[in-house]
Amino acid sequence: MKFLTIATALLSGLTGVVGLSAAEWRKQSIYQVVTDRFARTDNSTTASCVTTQQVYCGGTWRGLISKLDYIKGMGFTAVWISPVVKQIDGNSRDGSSYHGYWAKDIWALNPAFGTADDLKALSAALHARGMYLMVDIVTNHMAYMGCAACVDYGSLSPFSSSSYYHSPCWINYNSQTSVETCWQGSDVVSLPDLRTESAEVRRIWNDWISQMVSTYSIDGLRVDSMKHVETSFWSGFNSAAGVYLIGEVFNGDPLYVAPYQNYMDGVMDYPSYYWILRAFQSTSGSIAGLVNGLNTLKGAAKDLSLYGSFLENHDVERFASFTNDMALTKNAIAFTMLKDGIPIIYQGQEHQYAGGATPNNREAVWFSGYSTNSELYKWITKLNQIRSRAIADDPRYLTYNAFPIYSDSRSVAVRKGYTGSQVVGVYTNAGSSSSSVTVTLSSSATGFEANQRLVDVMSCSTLTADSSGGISVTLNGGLPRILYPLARLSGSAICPDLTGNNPTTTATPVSSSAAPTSTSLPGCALATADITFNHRVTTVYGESIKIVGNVAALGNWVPASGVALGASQYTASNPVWSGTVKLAPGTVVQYKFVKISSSGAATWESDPNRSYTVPCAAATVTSSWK
Ligand SMILES: [Ca+2]
Repeated sequence: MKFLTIATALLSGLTGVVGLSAAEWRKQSIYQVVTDRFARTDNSTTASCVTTQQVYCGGTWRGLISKLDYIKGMGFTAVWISPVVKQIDGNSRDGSSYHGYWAKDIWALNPAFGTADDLKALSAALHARGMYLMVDIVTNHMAYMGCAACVDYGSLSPFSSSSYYHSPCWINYNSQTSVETCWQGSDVVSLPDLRTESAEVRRIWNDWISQMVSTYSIDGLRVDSMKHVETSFWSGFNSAAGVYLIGEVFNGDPLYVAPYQNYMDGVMDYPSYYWILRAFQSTSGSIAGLVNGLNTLKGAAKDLSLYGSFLENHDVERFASFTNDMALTKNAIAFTMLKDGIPIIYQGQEHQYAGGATPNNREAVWFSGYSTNSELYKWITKLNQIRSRAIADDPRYLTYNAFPIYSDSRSVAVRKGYTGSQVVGVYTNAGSSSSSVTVTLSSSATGFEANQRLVDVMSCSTLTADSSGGISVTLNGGLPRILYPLARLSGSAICPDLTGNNPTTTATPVSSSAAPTSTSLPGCALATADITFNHRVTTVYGESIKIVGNVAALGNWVPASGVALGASQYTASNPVWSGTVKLAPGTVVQYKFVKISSSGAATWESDPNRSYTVPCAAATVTSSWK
């Protein structure tokens, strides 16, 4: 590997599977594997693994290969594995390097996980199943077992002298400069912080990732410690990788996390993680915090469809460590998988593993016997099924921004998808011992039509909208209900007893090619739909915001004829301008926001134009100035 020539790298790049682009990752569903704790080569389901000991338990790439059908059976299309490079040896008060985040030599593989041929075989086995490989990487630091002042730099490769590293200092999290240039870790295990701003360090990393991706046919990368590396590092690295990258920005503030998407395809959705956790971890959780949070994030995010949506990972407490209530757990998992972003389920969630903070959250999955009959294995399978179905029916499902259409103190309803193939989820934190909870949703909120037949795909029960398109949804035992048009499920594997033999309905697939440009939407009785635009843009006193576009209702590109937005919701921390426009369903509207100065001068947003297909229902579009 170390001596691979560029010519060989190019050749293997040509003959291997080409990595997956961001656009292609959007529709994937990811299962996160901590390699050491997932499956062993000997397929043991009893091998000892005590999480508190923090030592290697014997999981391997070969073991993982033997269990890919177990993962695929849940509907996952991609697997994210632990970092693969050679690690520091030994054990300390903070444990060993079984997790893979303590690199010693980036040009060698971790022999505990297998050989180069094993890793290639894993990649090939995934691709043979139509699945994809995501590999975890760390560019911020190397590792040394010992104090920061006593690091033997010569033991690290290829960054083998102190000149490659920042001088030791502990991070002051109130300073971004300190976050980027000081050291993570401790004097038990030091994490020497690389001078990622240096051209030489960047050249080595770019060369490395290019060769790794081509040699092992890697389809995507999860990037550890993204916020600890200066943002200017990523452009060159991303180009060298040539695949989708998703960054770990471990922070719950959407306004801190969102800008990182200017430097990487996607980021882990830590903000939503905290809101979902706080909403569903108990029967007194905060639904309002979740609703407000989602709306804030939607305004701040560049492209939520490329975020990673998760409820658990190897760095946070498992959900079941907060509550063992199965109903709350099912709500939280469903909410995570059906909101915006690429769903990520962490190994063991399907067995309701309950480990708390690290290292307790890294239980060996083999103790489950890889049962496919567990309640959450089946629950997750169904959620992947309905998400896949919605994407197949209308690929625009992926980029449609989900939004809360209803909420009260303990329930929330979320819509995602255009009218005709929209998924409407109704969730509650009432808990499994609660009496029934009923939520009434209007047609303008859900987009459902008069007398439309719907299926709760989780319980396989049907509901019918009333003569106005409204629905009354009753949640029993604290379980969520996930509604989808019955007609769309005809012939699918979802609730086959209801949908497999239904002569009164015919699925009419939405074209996946160009969006409709006509001003009539088949089956839509509305002449116009009220579309509310919430636009986040900071203005100074005297400035105002207009929306201007290619239809008469938006001024035919003439700012003076555009629609002035109002600032009644505007605050310094949430500078939102809003307005509602009546637009014809089915129309593809091209538009921009325009800032009007106190003297009347117009400043347009940058290209390209924004595009929006008007649905057959009132809707809200959230955006930020560009
Ligand atoms: Ca750093």
